[in-house]
Amino acid sequence: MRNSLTQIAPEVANALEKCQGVVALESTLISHGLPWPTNLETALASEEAVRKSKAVPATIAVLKGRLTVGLSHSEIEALANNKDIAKVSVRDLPVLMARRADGATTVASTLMIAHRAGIRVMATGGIGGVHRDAFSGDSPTLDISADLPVLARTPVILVCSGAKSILDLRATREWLETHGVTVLGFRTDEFPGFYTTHTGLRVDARTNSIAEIVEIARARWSLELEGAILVGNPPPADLALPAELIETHLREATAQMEHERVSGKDVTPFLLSRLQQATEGKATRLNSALIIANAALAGEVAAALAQHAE
Ligand code: PSU
Ligand code: MN
Repeated sequence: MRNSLTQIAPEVANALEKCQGVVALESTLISHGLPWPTNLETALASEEAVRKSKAVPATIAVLKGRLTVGLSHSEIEALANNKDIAKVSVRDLPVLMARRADGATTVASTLMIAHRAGIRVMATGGIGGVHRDAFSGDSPTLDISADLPVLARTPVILVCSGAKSILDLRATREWLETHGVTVLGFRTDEFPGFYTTHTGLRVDARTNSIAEIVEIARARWSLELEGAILVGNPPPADLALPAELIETHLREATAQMEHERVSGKDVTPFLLSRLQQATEGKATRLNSALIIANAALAGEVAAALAQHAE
């Protein structure tokens, strides 16, 4: 345990001590990304998938102000049931800590907490990124997810299905390049678009092998570069949705969002839930399946990394 503000579950602490594979999992997708009861089922299935891959899952959240690494099943259930829980990015952590409050962590804050705890692999659904209205329109919002700058400074492997097409994917991809994040495609040449496999955007390198991901990570860490390795895992082919369909629903959702003056941290949950409703659950099923698949792949990466531990 680094300090009393961080609480590491005994199983996770033990695995870290023995240099076994550990995978960090975020909790905002439980509280704000998926509807009940899919959120609980997905969180538990993700943990199970990590275990099947021979690694130890560590779902991360803030509980009573403590950065908690490795939630129990009942803690996950409480999170999944609590509609009012705060969505917590890095900037919010000090406030929650001081107030001994609860919160669900985004990719940004989960990455940061995982890294402090000594965890080197994390899984999520999709990362936050540059929003479509960030630099355009009458009044650019400058809405860029804090996930991006944290990825630029945290040396962790993050397995995800790219970024959602609710974002400006091209700008998000460029941002990662500018800031030196290594973007790999697992069995794909394209940066996945969460709902879709094909975005027309390139990854830095395609890899078909877990062993090579581990080698690339070791090489990167040997340079002592700050910043992450992003492993883009395409969504399951049988559940992927046509880009045009997403685009149509997204246009409606964006108009509604402007009408309701949704902004800031509420933007991503709002758009996600609108798409889930509009696709009658198809987006939810896909979202859940890809999160679980990413957890399984991250587990394999973490287990392989542990085998090569010096
Ligand atoms: N991707 C998902 N579901 C989610 C999110 C991403 O499939 O719920 C969450 C993640 O926690 C991510 C956050 O870090 O949305 C980004 O929010 P924002 O755009 O406000 O930074
Ligand atoms: Mn934002």
